[in-house]
Amino acid sequence: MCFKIVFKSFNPLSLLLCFFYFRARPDVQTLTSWNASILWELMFNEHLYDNAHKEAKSKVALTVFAVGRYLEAYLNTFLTSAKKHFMVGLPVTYFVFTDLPEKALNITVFHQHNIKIIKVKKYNRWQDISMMRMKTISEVIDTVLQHNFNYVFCFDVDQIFTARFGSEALGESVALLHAHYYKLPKNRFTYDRNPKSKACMTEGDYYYHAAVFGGTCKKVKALADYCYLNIMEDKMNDVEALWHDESHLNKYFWLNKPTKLLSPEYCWDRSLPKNDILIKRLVWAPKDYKKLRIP
Ligand code: 2GW
Ligand code: MN
Repeated sequence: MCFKIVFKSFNPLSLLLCFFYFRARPDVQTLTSWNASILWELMFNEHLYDNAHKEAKSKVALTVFAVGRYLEAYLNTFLTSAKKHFMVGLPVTYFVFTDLPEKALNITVFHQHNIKIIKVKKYNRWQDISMMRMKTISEVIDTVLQHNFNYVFCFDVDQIFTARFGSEALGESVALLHAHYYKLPKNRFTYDRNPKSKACMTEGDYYYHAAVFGGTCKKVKALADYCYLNIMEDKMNDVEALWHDESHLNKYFWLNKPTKLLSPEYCWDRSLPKNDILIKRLVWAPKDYKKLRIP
């Protein structure tokens, strides 16, 4: 398996990856059947990635939505922790989407880094707050990001960075393995199985988590457009996918294979047993559903 990578792209980076593949993580899957790497701790040399991206002058945009109660509940911790751990050493611009721009400014004013606040409407249903992010992401890539950034990463706000989430995660089309499903057999994956929904799928590769995805502007726009169009088609047919935007994202990545996968080390739920997780780079923030979900 490994020799295949070396022959396909013979460069020091793949040799190094190959070396670590045998040495470092024999306990986990580090390559997909379509030869995309799955990133785990010990598999890569962070300095090589950082130097390559500094040389290439890679610029990164991060998008995050903090609508309604999620603004005060999560945004400050998200940004404070991102500043410490997300793509440190590369130019990063944060795009915060909120229905409460003045309140957001009170929070972001204490942060030194580059933050843009963009007002969005608050949908009444939380499912729409979540799903319609795809529409906004597509629009902002079109109008702003594609002209100024090489990569865009999109995050749920209810998460906290706890260790390096660095340039090794950059790639053309990047998906994240969901912490709850990466060890389960495929028949347990919670894909949408309703033939009436555009998100319906009967087979797949992995169960991806919509809390983190990224890639080049072009690829992320393609993903967002695909999800948004299918979400709207479902609405016309009066149906909603089981896990909303996440179901559509899983369908997209089944039909359009990601070029890089992030292990659950990149988005961990601390209530799970650690097993093969050597480092927690980003963790789920505690949720108080009673406070957050009831209007
Ligand atoms: C969402 C659900 C219930 C009540 C409120 C909200 C809500 C979400 C909100 O009031 N304001 C808001 O800004 N959001 C944004 O949507 C915020 O960025 C949040 O992180 C994101 C997704 O909602 P979340 O984090 O509560 O949903 P999870 O953690 O169950 O997320 C997974 O499933 C979702 C679909 O149901 C999405 O696919 C999400 O990307 C997944 O991680
Ligand atoms: Mn979330």
